[in-house]
Amino acid sequence: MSIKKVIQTINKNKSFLITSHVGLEGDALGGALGLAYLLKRKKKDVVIINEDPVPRNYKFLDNKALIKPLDAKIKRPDAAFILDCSDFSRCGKVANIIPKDIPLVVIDHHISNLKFADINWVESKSSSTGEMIYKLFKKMNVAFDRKSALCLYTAMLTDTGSFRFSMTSSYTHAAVAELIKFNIDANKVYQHIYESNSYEDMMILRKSLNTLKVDTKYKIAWFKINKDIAAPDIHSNQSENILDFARSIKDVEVCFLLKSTTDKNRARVNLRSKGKIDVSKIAHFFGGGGHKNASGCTIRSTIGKAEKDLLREIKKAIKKKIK
Ligand SMILES: [Mn+2]
Repeated sequence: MSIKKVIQTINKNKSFLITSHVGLEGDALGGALGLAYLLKRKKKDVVIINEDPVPRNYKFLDNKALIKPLDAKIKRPDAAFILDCSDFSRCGKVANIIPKDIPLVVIDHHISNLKFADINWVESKSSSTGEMIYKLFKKMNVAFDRKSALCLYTAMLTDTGSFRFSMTSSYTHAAVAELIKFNIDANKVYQHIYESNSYEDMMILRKSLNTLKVDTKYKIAWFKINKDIAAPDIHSNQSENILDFARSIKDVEVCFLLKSTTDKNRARVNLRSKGKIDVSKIAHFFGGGGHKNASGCTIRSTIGKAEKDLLREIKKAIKKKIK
């Protein structure tokens, strides 16, 4: 069991670097903070470094003593943790600051994980990285406090789409039932994350909704967001908001969001499935990865060509499964 190896690595070493993926969101940030609080309780030195700063709607979790910028001067760590990343490149520029000769530990729940580290603890049935860190607290007999409960609660809340995606299990709910006792105001957390949109966000949403297309024959719905709508990109929370509208359409099986990037020959894609189609396979075809019901990739072509290529691959997958 790799969780044992994770615990051994924690016990054997003194100082740790924790990182996660670009496009930082609730699970990546909440999981990293949860692990950092666990390590602190074990009297270890720990620093969290991500390529992206803490997103605006997750500022309520921020901890400046633990989270340092990419260019911070840090002591050489004994070991590094990479959370919520299916492959090494997902941690972006942080890959350059991790010493090559220290143990690398992956903690992740993506089915597409490439197991690229020295120790790979991958549980694709876990709802979130946060849920795995919760499990680590239990295994190591470390007590929760308000801070650790709040970040793990947030991680589980966001990666389960507020406890509705298919990996939400009785274990997830039991974990949340325990964490919420630490004076966590579910309504307040929800407001921070999902009800703090700016007027500008709403204008982007309005324009994005205008791009909605639906293929009723193949049960696909999608949005195409070029740089006229949002330049160069929209934040991950906004992507979720928009995708939720496509998901909510009756009978739609697969939906996706196509976004332009600063490079006109690169388009970013977020894919979602209601369960019948494994969209991680479609993302994988284009060099990406993720989960059965939620995945992403970057397609190296113009946004128009990416749209055509994606539709072709999705239709192939739907023909096989449903037709
Ligand atoms: Mn995750």
